[in-house]
Amino acid sequence: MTRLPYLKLVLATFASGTLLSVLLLIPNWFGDAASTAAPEIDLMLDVTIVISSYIFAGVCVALAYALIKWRVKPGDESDGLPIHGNTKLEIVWTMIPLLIVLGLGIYSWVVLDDIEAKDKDAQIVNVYSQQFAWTFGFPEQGNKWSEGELHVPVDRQTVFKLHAQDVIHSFWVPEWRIKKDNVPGITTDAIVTPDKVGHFQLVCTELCGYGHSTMRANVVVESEADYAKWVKGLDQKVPESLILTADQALEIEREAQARDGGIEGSGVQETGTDNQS
Ligand SMILES: [Cu+2]
Repeated sequence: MTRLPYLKLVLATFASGTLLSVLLLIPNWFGDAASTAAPEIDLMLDVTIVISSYIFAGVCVALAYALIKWRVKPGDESDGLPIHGNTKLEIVWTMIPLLIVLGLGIYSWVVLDDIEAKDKDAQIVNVYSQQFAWTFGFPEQGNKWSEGELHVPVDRQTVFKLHAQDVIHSFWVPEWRIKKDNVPGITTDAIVTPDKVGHFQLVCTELCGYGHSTMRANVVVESEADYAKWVKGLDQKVPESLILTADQALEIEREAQARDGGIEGSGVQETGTDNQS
């Protein structure tokens, strides 16, 4: 059996992996950055790109070598060698991916932990999502609401409490990097510290129906003073139906109570007003 030219194969993998990494790191994949989480997440993406490039290069070099070296000779009709396996090789090609995946998993955990560390002066904003619109409630202002426009102060952590009224939606402002699903029946958190003033777009990134691609909202990041002024100007309360569906269990309980009480109390038949909720 011929010995493989290990050194050449390793060098070829290293050279093509490096070339691929450099090429893939040129595009600005995520665009502008506008939150404290962005540098960490972008670095993690770069690390993943580099690791993937070397793995891809290794696979291509091995494949190309095998194709050239063991290409069937013209007129050769014989069978290949009856190979049953190679325990050492199998251990190696199981352990390497395992270590890479575990390493990236631990790395992601550390990054996420850091990003989601809550600040003491964090403010809360309720985010209500439905086909195909976003509305926002500001608890510090009696949960007054804003439709289709979200304002947040710059350089202050905001915890977005995500609620879904119908199907799963997903909260994503590309410049903030953070993306989190809004799931009916539970409340999820997206924690962001915007660090750049400006106008951005909130995009729904979970296919939620025919109008999904239009499900956007304007995001304005502004100074603390401008934000305070804007929030004070809100005068509409979040409709009860939106708050109720934010906690499905509570809603079901209240509906049941209202229905029972209504029928017993008034002595009239149910008229199907439930359909409105
Ligand atoms: Cu959507």
